[in-house]
Amino acid sequence: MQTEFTKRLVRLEDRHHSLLALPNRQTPSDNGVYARWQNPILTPEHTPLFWRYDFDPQSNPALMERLGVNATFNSGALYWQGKYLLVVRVEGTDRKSFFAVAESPTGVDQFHFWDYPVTLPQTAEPDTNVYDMRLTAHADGWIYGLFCTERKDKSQLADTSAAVAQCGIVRTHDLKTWERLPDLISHSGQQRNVVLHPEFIDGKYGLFTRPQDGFISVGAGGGIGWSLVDDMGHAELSAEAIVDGKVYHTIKEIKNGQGPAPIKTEHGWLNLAHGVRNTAAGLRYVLYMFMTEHDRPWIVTHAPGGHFLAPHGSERVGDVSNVVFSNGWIVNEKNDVFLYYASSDTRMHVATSTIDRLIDYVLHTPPDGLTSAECVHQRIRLIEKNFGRKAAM
Ligand code: M1P
Repeated sequence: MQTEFTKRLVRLEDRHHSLLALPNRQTPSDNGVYARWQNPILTPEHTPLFWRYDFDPQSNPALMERLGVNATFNSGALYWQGKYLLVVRVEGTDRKSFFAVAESPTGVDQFHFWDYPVTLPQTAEPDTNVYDMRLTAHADGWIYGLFCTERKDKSQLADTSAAVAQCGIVRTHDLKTWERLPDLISHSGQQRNVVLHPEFIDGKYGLFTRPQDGFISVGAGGGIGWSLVDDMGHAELSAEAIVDGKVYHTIKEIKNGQGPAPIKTEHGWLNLAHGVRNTAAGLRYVLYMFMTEHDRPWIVTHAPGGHFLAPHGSERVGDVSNVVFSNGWIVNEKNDVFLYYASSDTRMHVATSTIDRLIDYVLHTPPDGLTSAECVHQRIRLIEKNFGRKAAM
C-alpha cells in the first residue's frame, strides 16, 4: 500500500515530468521581425525536485520543500555539440543567485537542468552574490563566462543594502569544470554587463563594459563602453570608449547595457542590448539592437530607433516588474536565431528569428527622431510612401 508520502512524491514527479515535456508553440509574429513562443522555457518549477525537496521520509515526513527556488532568469547561451545550452541565473528563496546549466534538443522546449548547479571557484575575496553570465566561445579556444560579482560595500557598513558590483571571470572547455580568473580590474567605480567579444582585436581581448558610479544608478557614468585587455588572466581596463551612450528621452535615458556577445554577419556585428528609462511605476527595461563595424566593433553603423522587444502581457509582472533582459542568444547552422530573454526578473522565454530578418530590421528601421516633430515627419514619410504605392497599384 502506498503511504501518503509516496503518493505525494508520485504526484510531484508526475507534474514535474509533464511540465518538462510540455511542447512549446510559436505564436504568430505581429511585427515580422521575430516570433515569441507561447510558454516560458524555464520557471522555478523546472528546477529538479531533488534540488528542493528532502526525499527522506524520516527527516521530511510531510515531504516539504526545504530549499525553494524563487526565479530562473537572465541566462547566458551557447550552441554546443548540437544542443542548446543555457547558463541560467537561478535564485533561491534566500535571494542568493547561482549558475546552473539547462539543455534542450530543440532550443524552444524540453529544457532540463543538469543534475548539479555550477560550483563556482572563489577568489581571495568571496562573492556574496553572482549573476547574469555572458558566455563567449572565444577565438583562443576557451569558453569564457563573464558575470556580475556583488559584495558588500565596506565603506558604507551602516547601510546594509550598499553593495559593489564588479565583473567576475571564469573559463571552461566543457561547462562542467570552471577555472576562476582574477576579477576584472576597473578604474570606473563599479561594473555590470561586461561582455567579451569573440574575436581578437589587434591581438587583444575586446570587452564591452558598463561603467557606473553606484550600484543601481550609473550616475555620471553609464553607456556601453569598450576597452581592450592584453590577457584575460590579468584583465585590467584602461580607457573605456563609449560605444552607445544614454540619451535623453529615449528608451535608454537612464542606463543601458550590452546583452550577449555580438553575432558576426556580412554587414557587421549585430548587437543586442537593454535600455532603461524611469517611469512613475519604476524602471522599465526593454531590448534594442544596433550594428557595429566588422573591424572596429566599437563603431556603431546602424541604430534602429525605439525598442526591439518590450515586456508584453504576463511578461510585465514578476519580482521586478516591467523588465525584459537578455544576455544570451544562439545562431544555429540554419542561421535561425534563438533569442533568450527573461521577463520581470522571474522566468525565461524564447523568441525566434533569422539572421536575414534581424539584418533587415537593423539596416532599415529609421533611427530615433529624438523629437516629437521629427518623429511625425518620419511617420508622414512612411504614410506618403504607402499612399504612393497604393496609387500605383
Ligand atoms: O532588475 C533588472 C536588472 O537590473 C540590473 O541590470 P542593470 O545593471 O543594467 O540595471 C541587473 O541586476 C539585472 O540582473 C536585472 O535583471
